[in-house]
Amino acid sequence: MLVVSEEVREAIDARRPVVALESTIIAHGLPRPRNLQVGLELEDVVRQEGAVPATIAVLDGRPHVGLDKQQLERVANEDGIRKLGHRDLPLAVASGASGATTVSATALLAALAGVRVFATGGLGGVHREWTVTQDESADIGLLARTRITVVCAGVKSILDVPATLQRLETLGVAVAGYGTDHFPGFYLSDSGHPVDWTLDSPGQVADVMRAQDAVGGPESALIVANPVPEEEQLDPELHARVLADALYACEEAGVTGQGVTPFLLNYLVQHTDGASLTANLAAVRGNVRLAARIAAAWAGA
Ligand code: PSU
Ligand code: MN
Repeated sequence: MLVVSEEVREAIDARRPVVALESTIIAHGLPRPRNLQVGLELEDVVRQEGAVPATIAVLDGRPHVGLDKQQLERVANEDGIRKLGHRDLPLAVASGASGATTVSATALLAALAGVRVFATGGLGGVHREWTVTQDESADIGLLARTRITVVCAGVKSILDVPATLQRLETLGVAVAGYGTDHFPGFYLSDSGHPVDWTLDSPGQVADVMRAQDAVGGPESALIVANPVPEEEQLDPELHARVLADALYACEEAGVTGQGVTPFLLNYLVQHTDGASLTANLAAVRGNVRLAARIAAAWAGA
């Protein structure tokens, strides 16, 4: 069922470092034409660190692990390309649909292909007003059931961050700050919330991954929360102001379900003169670089 590209297959078989990359950020999280450049650039970052990138998406009903340039172009530019969470995968496969994969779908496909390390921007999580809308990203539940290491800049700051941290605790998903004892805030270096564990090197992360396998128990993920450097973060005051407007606009527009996250991210880009995009990209780039180093430490076992 899975189409694993030759390059990725060879790297997995030879136990060389591989980093899975998601495609929703390309198709639905970033504006065109910047999105394609970013998709290519992130793959370059992985290669510069000596690892193999495995961007994941579903094309014409086939889940792909590792895309060539033409396939990445389809993800970035095809009108009507769907956003696929893990629950959508069988529907897309059976109907021959094409779609970009979210963190949940990407993590699942990566794990099925034998890729252990995955980089993204910010995870989905518990939305504000959750008690009314019941909107909690499927990312969280899937990571509670999948053995993968996700490098992210925390969860998207459009969310209810403390509620999301609580859900991760409840579901038993391991969380560590990378070089920090605070949970990062996606566009911001610090969400203001503490984390219980800090890891300081790729080798330490790989040690935890090995310990996960040694200890056993439920096959859950490890979240490595890597802050965007302070000098590249979005101005916290601008962030607070525009986010409040964005949440209001989203409600006014009646956007729900899968549309909420892309609406909010796009609103922030529009109303910060692109500053949120710059911070988002800095965060993703840093995560991809760190993920490649972790994959190398993991492969070097
Ligand atoms: N990180 C980014 N931009 C994004 C996303 C992550 O920097 O667009 C995507 C991821 O694919 C994540 C999804 O899984 O947003 C969450 O969507 P939802 O809240 O609908 O579950
Ligand atoms: Mn949602």
